Amino acid sequence: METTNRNLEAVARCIREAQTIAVVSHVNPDGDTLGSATAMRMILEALGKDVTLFCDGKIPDQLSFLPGAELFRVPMGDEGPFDLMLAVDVSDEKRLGSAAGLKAKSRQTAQIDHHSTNPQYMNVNSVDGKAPANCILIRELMDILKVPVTTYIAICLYTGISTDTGNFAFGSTNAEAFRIMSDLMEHDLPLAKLNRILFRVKSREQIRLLGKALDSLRFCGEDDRIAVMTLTQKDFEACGALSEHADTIVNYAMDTQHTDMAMMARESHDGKIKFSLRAREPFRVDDIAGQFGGGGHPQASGITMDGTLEECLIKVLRVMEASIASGNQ
Ligand SMILES: [Mn+2]
Repeated sequence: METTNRNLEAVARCIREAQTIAVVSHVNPDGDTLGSATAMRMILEALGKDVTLFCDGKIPDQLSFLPGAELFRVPMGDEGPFDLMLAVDVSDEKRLGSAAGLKAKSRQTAQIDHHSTNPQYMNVNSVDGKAPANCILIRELMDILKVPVTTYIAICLYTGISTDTGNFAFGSTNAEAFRIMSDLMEHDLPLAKLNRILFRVKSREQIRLLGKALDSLRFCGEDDRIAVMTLTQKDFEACGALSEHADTIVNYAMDTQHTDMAMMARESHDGKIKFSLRAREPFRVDDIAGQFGGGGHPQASGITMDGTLEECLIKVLRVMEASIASGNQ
């Protein structure tokens, strides 16, 4: 196991020397950054520290079950001073959002993160790009600080580890994740209940919208290897759904057997047409999105266009077909 760059002893030293501690999650918070921060609050309070949780953004409803989720504050500029500012799962300084201002008001600054691109923007940096979730590092820190796992802490750590590994399905999932899970299970982790909240429950509007999208599913291109879904503004209205409810529906199209690329094209409330594109490796869609002024990752990209749904769809579809025909890779 590669732990040499974790440097968690140094973070533990900062914690021991501090009394008032600001723990910071990243903007657009996810399960890992919020699980890390809410676990850290209980760990630090077990050591008798005064903890304030910060996040420049709304805590998603789906994660409001995390113990202490209601304690997060949006930094307004009038807080502090603090003995220590500790960022968790924040890959670069920009993702601190308005919490970046806390740096100047903290005697010491430290971070725990697992993004290999992290530019080490704090005084003390514990960054392990190989860890599949930041909560893995928090669990190791607990051993150094000699704070025992409780059921509440287990709930936070499980949330981070399960969400960042795609429910233990991504290639990054490793033996250490399962070793830690085994230990969390020993502490009465309510696995089935949390799994349902994190990975299965959807709003009625979302499920209705999914039905419309599945109805629209068709297969195009040579050998029908491109899966296409569409949603009109009428569909959204009929379901009482919001644009964001369509965000991950394209994955259903992508999961269809014999599909190399998938797209979801939808009419946005601002009159534009939005595309979510997906590709199965070695195919890629970031260059296709780029041709229409969009962008993203090789296997997941997006485009916003002007025009009618059908005309935009045909334009993007033609480029996708050509891309698959040319071997794309
Ligand atoms: Mn993370």
